[in-house]
Amino acid sequence: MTLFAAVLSGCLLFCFSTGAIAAVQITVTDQQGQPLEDAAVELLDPANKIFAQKKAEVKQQDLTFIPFVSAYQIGTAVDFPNMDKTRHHVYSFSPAKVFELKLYANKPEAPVVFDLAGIIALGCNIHDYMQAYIYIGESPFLQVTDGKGQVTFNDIPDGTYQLKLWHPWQNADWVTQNVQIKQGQLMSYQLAITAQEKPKKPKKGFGASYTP
Ligand SMILES: [Cu+2]
Repeated sequence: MTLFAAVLSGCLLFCFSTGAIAAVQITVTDQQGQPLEDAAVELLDPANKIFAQKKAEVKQQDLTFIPFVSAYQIGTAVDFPNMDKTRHHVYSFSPAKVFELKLYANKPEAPVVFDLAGIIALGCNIHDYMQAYIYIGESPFLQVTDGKGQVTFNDIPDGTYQLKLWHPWQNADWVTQNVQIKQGQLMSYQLAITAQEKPKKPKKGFGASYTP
């Protein structure tokens, strides 16, 4: 992977009152200002780490992990359903969670519980080009940017939060910055990281019917 220095330029773009709803919208762009999909965004209040149980899965479909980047709180049990006809062998060697789900079709016997914060790089022993990432954070306020490079946190209590931002192609640990969340306001931040586009789909020629 070509490495770029990760640069965070956090700036408050606009801030306006919308009444009773507390919401924070964060937009992540790349160095060129283009919306950056697949960035994990966490808002952490160290004094308030309530666990919010979420249904979580990373499926394998058309020889691709979906989603490419997901973000869950510590303690989340993640399912790895296989929607393909071929079998997969999902693994991680990442320190935050080492595991493997030996060759399986349909659904593995049990979900994987992630109990440490960190980045988990997923791979498949059969299909080298399959890759995906799971960001495990401490906060329940944890999302991944959509195609517009955006996440929206609704109903977030007011206070000071540590904003953590991570993207697979940044050359650094995740970036952090303190942000002030105020009740009754819609606040938008735009953050820029230097990133490099990498393919996240199977290489051309590898279709769903591809058999190793
Ligand atoms: Cu596979």
